[in-house]
Amino acid sequence: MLQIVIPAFNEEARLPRTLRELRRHVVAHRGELGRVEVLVVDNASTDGTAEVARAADSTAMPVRVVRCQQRGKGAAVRAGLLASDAALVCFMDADGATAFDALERSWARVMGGADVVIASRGLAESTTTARHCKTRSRGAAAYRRLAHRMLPGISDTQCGFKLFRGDLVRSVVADLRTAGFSFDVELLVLLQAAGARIEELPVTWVDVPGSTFVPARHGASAFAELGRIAWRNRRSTVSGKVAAGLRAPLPAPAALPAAVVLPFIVAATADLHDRGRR
Ligand SMILES: Nc1nc2c(ncn2[C@@H]2O[C@H](COP(=O)(O)OP(=O)(O)O)[C@@H](O)[C@H]2O)c(=O)[nH]1
Ligand SMILES: [Mg+2]
Repeated sequence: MLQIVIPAFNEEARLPRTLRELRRHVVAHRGELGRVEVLVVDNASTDGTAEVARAADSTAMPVRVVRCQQRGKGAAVRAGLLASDAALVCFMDADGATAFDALERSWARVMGGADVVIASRGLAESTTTARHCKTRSRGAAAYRRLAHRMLPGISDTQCGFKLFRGDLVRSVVADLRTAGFSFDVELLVLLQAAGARIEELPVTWVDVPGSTFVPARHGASAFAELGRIAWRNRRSTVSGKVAAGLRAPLPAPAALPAAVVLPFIVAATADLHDRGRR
């Protein structure tokens, strides 16, 4: 069975269409996908998200609602993955921005030996229609460069579709500490450390209006989270001697503005990158 986790914060407007089109796709590809169940993680929504999710429940594609009171996309995806029990598990955004054929295409990659398949907008064969404002595009480019230092070889960590071998992802996701939008990076770092074979899949991605990501509100904390992930990763991998020297109290990146945090992240990730090359 394949379980699809959909993190949802106040998604009563975008979720019904996604679930309708997803069911149509699942029914049409039943032969390739087998039984599919959807776990909508209602992330402390104040609108009718849970109701529209329940209304989409059907025998062709059962939809279950999982509650997560801790806000943040990372917390919601973590709760959904922990509630899963299928051999294959994926997550996707409530807006259905990544074309659904990613499901059977990533399934085929797993059959070919991949443990984790991540949708990517950064490959030559990817097709994207972006309507992001200039500020978000510039921020995203800087973010990609920093994330790339921790995950060399991965061009797009943030696309909202990823598929995993169920047992593998459940064995690492309890350790996920990033509650916000940078959780993808930490999850991939954890999976990489667990020895997972991670493959990027070129996808068709259309920017759907109504994004819950607000650069002014979420941008700085996404960078700060990235800094904390880099720092934790650095401390877990550097030699004991160096690590002992680093145990001095550190500034808490979340409490600092992005301008202050950025040089710190660059330094931490540059170190990881250099060690990766050696
Ligand atoms: N902003 C936000 N999104 C959340 C939260 N919890 C779950 N999500 C979901 O995370 C996904 C983010 O996708 P989207 O809003 O399209 O952002 P974008 O595609 O990065 O612009 C959606 O399915 C949201 O409903 C939360 O606490 N805040
Ligand atoms: Mg989106």
